[in-house]
Amino acid sequence: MSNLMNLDITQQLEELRREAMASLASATSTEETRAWHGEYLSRKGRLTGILRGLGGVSAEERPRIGKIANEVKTALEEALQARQEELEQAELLAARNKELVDITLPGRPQTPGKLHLSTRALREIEGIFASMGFQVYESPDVETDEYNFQLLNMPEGHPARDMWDTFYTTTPDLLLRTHTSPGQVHAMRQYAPEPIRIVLPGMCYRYEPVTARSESMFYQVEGLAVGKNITFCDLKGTITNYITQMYGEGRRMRFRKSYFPFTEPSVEVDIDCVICNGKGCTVCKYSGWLELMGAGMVHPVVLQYGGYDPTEFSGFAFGMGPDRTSMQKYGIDDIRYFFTNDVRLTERIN
Ligand code: FA5
Repeated sequence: MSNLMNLDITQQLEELRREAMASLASATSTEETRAWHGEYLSRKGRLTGILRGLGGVSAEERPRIGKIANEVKTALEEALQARQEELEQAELLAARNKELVDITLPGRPQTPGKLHLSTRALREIEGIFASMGFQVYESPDVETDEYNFQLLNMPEGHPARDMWDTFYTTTPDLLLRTHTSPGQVHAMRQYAPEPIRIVLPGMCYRYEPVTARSESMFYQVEGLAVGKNITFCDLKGTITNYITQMYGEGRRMRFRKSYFPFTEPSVEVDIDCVICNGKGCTVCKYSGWLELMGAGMVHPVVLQYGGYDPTEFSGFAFGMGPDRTSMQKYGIDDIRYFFTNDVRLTERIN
């Protein structure tokens, strides 16, 4: 009776192996293999079901049948793993094929990005001054009253402070720089008594109504040269060279007298209008001239504050607003476009 039962279990195991293998071979997806595992190998599966019958097998026969059962189990597990890998690969390939692009289709044109007009103008200006031996010097956007005004020859209560409407912070004496000129004093104090030739690009802030021509934040580029025997001729020569490189040969230019507390004498530099060549148009407001920058010889008091002896040293400085000059150059009628992120602004330049 017992032998008959053993034979029966061995046959059942063999039968199960055959059936399970055939069923696995016909599985067409990993989902089906999971169902297959449930049917044959899980705790409630058919293999466990057969092994439950081992209880009736004699103690001598049990190891032999147990060995067969283990072999069947291992064989089925290995076959399952192999089949699953096979099907996973096939499914991956199918998914990839589904997403395949038609490489014969014409590509979408890619428009390469362009630098913002302000960045471009700053780099152009820096490049021109670099060719004349100027280095780039950067100074902070948040300044003290001392650097923005006092050390530029504007003590407290000086009426010239009104030329710059200022954003003050809640910390006393701390403000947003109204111009890049405080950088002059930072540089002088760092380098005195060595000679200096620098340009200082940076953002400036003014508490002004925003209009087509005026922003409350805008770029400036300051220039400063300090050394022995620097004269107004050097200032004129340097600026003339800059204008020639920036706007081309043959531009007319003029130096008008002006006033800045930190330069003496002071001038405004104009060029003939790049749009109408001096004939008069809306951009130059029919004057024929475009204002380029303020400039002058560094005031002796400022030199002294910077650490230079004004009887030995002299220098010139200038300050320009590249956003306004880009507006003139590219015919942009509103400075607010510089902050709107409208790519059409950069489309104006090639
Ligand atoms: C100054 O700020 C002086 N620090 C320049 C200077 C430096 C003179 C060194 C002498 C020696 P001004 O306030 O004129 O000067 O400003 C210089 C330039 O900044 C202007 O010509 C203009 O191009 C630009 N600018 C001034 N205000 C604005 C504004 N609200 N929006 C856009 N650009 C402005």
